[in-house]
Amino acid sequence: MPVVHGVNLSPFVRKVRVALTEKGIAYELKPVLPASDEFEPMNPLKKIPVYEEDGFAVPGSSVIIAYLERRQPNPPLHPRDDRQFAQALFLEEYADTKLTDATLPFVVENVIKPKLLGGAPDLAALDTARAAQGPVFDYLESRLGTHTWAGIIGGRFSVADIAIGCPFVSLQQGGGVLDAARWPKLARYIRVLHSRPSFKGLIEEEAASLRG
Ligand SMILES: N[C@@H](CCC(=O)N[C@@H](CS)C(=O)NCC(=O)O)C(=O)O
Repeated sequence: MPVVHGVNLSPFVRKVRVALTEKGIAYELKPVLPASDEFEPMNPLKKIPVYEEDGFAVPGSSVIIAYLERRQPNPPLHPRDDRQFAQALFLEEYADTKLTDATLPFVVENVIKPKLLGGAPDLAALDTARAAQGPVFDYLESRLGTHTWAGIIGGRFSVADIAIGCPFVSLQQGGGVLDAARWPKLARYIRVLHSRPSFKGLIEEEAASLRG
């Protein structure tokens, strides 16, 4: 059975797990902490996730999902239309960078450091993330139309939705709030995304692991 190396609170690990669930591919999650030397042969960047299939290691969430798309094309996560494909990949990149910068510190500073690592939260990092949210959430709000709740690209679920949905789980786990009055479309879109079985199952599993 394929293995996902990583820990469940990582939004990038979550991305791959949602994609695997959407494609109906069974896998095992093997906990590994990033940045460890023993992990380096599998990923010279020493980052999680790594996907391993019969001893073949694929590092990086976007690379893994592109690989899965070739291995098991249905249901598709990359839009078939060339321009929608480009748009989806750009939103994936945007979510993995700008959106992650604006959300991930909430779970790192409010949960992982104090509860799991026994450290104090870096309040400046939280302020920086909070300040980054306005333009990022405005941009995502502007990309949503009235019929795109099920998929930000053409109303069809794709890798862009997985990539955007995952950092918002981290925001919520860390006590951050998405203001539905200021970003009504985005708030509704995230609610719909997180109610998909692929997201819902992981959100519940991660909440249970945080409760201990
Ligand atoms: N672009 C990578 C990013 C992965 C990433 O940054 N993972 C974090 C955990 S959430 C990590 O391993 N950080 C360890 C480090 O930066 O040394 C992907 O999409 O997989």
